[in-house]
Amino acid sequence: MPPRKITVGAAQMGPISASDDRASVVKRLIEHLKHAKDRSCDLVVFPELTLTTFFPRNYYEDEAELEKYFEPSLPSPATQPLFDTAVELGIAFYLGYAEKVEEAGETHHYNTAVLVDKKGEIVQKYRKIHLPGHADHRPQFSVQHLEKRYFEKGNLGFPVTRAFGGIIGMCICNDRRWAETYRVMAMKGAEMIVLGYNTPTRPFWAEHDNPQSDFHNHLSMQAGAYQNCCWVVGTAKAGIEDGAGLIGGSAIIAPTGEIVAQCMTRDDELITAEADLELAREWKENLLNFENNREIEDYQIITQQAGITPPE
Ligand code: CDV
Repeated sequence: MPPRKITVGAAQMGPISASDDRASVVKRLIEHLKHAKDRSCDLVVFPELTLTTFFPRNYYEDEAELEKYFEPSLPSPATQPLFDTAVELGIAFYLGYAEKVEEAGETHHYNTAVLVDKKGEIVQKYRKIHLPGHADHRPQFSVQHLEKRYFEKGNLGFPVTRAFGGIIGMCICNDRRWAETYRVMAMKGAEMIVLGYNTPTRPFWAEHDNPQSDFHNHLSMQAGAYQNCCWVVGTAKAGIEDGAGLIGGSAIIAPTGEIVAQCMTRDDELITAEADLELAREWKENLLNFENNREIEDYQIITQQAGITPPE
């Protein structure tokens, strides 16, 4: 089969302070798109919750203060220039943001990402399923992780969509640590999985940084790529945000599990790679071949229980 190549970019963002407005962030995203155009990108992947500081690290008493991090519409007046530039340059993009939405007369809050095609149309939306952290206030920790308080679990499953001549899947940050995330999308034919992340250098249960956090980031994405024969593009928001550290290490990973491009800074940095989606199809068909080799009768425990049942 002939190659099916797309040029993909991971547009890592350096820190965004709580005092930075949307316009200043969008300006940085547009700079990324311009560089991506110079490198002939078809698709650019931005981080999780791209438009603001990683606010779930803070406990907010004042609801109005929390609400200012959410987008009631997308595109919004502030993000319209990003959509316009992407159309002008002919680049598709993945964007993570905090979504506030009215559904069936109720207000909902999700940690969301959209896939926007080269015409500026949202072709796929994903709402984060694996929400890490805690819902209760834990003032004893300098860095909290309140995703379970501020967001509802996503209600759109793990979506894949036909785009750019292939099949693209979406997830967000903590999802990348769960084998099931990749498998579900691979079983829907995903040839490339795109994701954004905000990974604190200090775990929410500790008062010291995790020395393995960069290693675990790559380990989970490389394993997901190899075990499911798909490309994985993971993009960080990185650096010291208002005194709290976030890892970098944004990476483009081939279906072989190898990293083909990786960010070296914890700042705004674009990496790109030419990804042949045909490689994913070929490896899926030959190396693993789910249809011939998966033994589903022995996997039932995976969907029947969440926890662990050790022998008596
Ligand atoms: N934003 C995240 O989902 N962060 C988690 C941390 C809390 C472990 C992550 O998996 O990187």
